[in-house]
Amino acid sequence: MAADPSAAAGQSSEDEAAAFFRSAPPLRDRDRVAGELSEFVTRHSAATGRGGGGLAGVVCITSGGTTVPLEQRCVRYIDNFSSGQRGAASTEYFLKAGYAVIFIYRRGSKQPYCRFLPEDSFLDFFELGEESEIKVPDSHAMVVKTAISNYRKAIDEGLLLKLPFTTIFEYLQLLQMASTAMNCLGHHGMFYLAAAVSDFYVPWESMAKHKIESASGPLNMQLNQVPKMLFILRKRWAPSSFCVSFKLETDPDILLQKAEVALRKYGMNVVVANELANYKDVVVMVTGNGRTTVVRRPSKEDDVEEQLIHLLVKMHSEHIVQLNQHHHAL
Ligand code: 9Z3
Repeated sequence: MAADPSAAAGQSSEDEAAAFFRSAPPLRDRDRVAGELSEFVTRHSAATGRGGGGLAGVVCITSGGTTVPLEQRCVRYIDNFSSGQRGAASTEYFLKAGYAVIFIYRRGSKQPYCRFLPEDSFLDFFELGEESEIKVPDSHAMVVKTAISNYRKAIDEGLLLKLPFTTIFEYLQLLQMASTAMNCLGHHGMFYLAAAVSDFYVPWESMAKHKIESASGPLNMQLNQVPKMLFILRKRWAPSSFCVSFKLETDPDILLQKAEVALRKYGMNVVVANELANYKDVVVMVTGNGRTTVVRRPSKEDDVEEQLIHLLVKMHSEHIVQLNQHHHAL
């Protein structure tokens, strides 16, 4: 029998992924998270699609960088560049577009509706009044009021589920749980994978248990490759979902080509390419047949995410209509 090399590659990714999850330390609050995910998705699945109650869809947004611990009792770790700004901003725009959002974010990274808070201290935003009551200075009152009311609305209407991670182990377990929970949404489910995910890691079982000694001279360390989970998300966890992933490069000459490879190899619907030097100002959406759409931030007061989410929401709804027509024609 002739071997199909792509099937073999797929099988080896699946084996690697299974080995990764077997050896990863299990999430501490796994059962609670699973319960929250299942409740969130079930509640919203009735409101999407056939005769739905007007919900545009459910999107899982990942945000912030993953850490790679070097010791089981972790003192040192490798980190990935990401502030969480893109994921936090995108969450706001997806909520505005009528989506329910599962926000999987790095602990301590930027949060939706809080992006305007000053870097150094949010205490700069408040003042003490005569009676020691806390006041917001008039200059900031509007932004703070809008942020509070938008945030409260999202939470009170049950449209935002926030799940934190720190390590690559936690991140990939959360992504697996969210995507298998979202599978029942079919093409109404969307993934928007903006988190900066480490490509290399130290397997848990080969990791030093205690803080690595410095007395023994230079440190040599081999890092394994993180299994390609996008492939498995697409193939197993949520095969009918609409998948948007990001590609970050520092070298503009290879960026688009890398994005196209990712689009094809992992069967993404869109790969958003961005370059470290200007990622806040311009992104390029790469879609099927090598089509590219450049999205630019109109001014320093605007977010590039506003237009990006607008275009993605449009693509997602066209995708749903197309699949429904196809379904009816059969
Ligand atoms: C991105 O490219 C994001 O746009 C940024 C956002 C991380 C640049 P910030 O959080 O930055 O607003 O400060 N994310 C994806 C990065 C990544 O790791 N992609 C993988 C790759 O390029 C594929 S999943 O190989």
